[in-house]
Amino acid sequence: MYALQLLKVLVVGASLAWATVSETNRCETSTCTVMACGSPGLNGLPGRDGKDGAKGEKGDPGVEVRGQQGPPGKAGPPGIPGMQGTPGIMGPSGQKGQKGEATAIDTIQTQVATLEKTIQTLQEELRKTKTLLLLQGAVSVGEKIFVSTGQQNTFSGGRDLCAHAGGALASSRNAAENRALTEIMKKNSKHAFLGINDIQTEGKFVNLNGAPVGYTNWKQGEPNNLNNEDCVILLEDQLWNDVPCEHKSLIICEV
Ligand SMILES: [Ca+2]
Ligand SMILES: [Ca+2]
Repeated sequence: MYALQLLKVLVVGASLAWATVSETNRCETSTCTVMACGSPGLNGLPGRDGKDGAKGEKGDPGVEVRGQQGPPGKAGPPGIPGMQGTPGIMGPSGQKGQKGEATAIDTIQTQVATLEKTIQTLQEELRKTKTLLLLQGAVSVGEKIFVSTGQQNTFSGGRDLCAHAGGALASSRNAAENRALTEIMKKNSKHAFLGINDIQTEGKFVNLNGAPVGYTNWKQGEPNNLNNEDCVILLEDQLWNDVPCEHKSLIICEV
């Protein structure tokens, strides 16, 4: 028995020795080179900080390359509408203004009164002038006043004379005017030109403004256009006769 136990001890010891040798061999073929493999040691304390290194040389300034501006970005989303403010407090009422309409009416009434006074003055002056003209041989018919200087002239000369005076060579628009012109003619004992002619179109008598003649009082057999007669004179019996425009006759103007 004792021998048997001794044998077991030897076997176990041999096994342990063999295991130790095998472990040593595995380390030598892998990472362990000098130290025998065993349990890893604890980390040592960190070493002291090293000294600062020498100052480096200054680098070359780089060339700045600026890129082109990119396209504008997309519009952002609309903002949130602001909140409506609270209404302000109404201020005190202002002073009551003047009555505009009443002032305007007063001004207009004043202007009208001034105009009425001016019209009255003009009417009085017109009445005096008209009286003076009538005393000098003028004849009033309706709104017209016929007046003559007693001078004779051609048709164109008389037309220009009356126009220069602010009137027109007289013409008969109706029987009353024709009688009034005849009255002036008799006072001057001269045939008078009428402000009508057929210079533009033979046989078509027109007023100075070009309008066709409405009222006429031709002597029998007239107008005969004898030797190209394009102007008209008033005879003593209120009748008309066409005569050459170059003849000189009494000039009566109407205003
Ligand atoms: Ca004629
Ligand atoms: Ca004639």
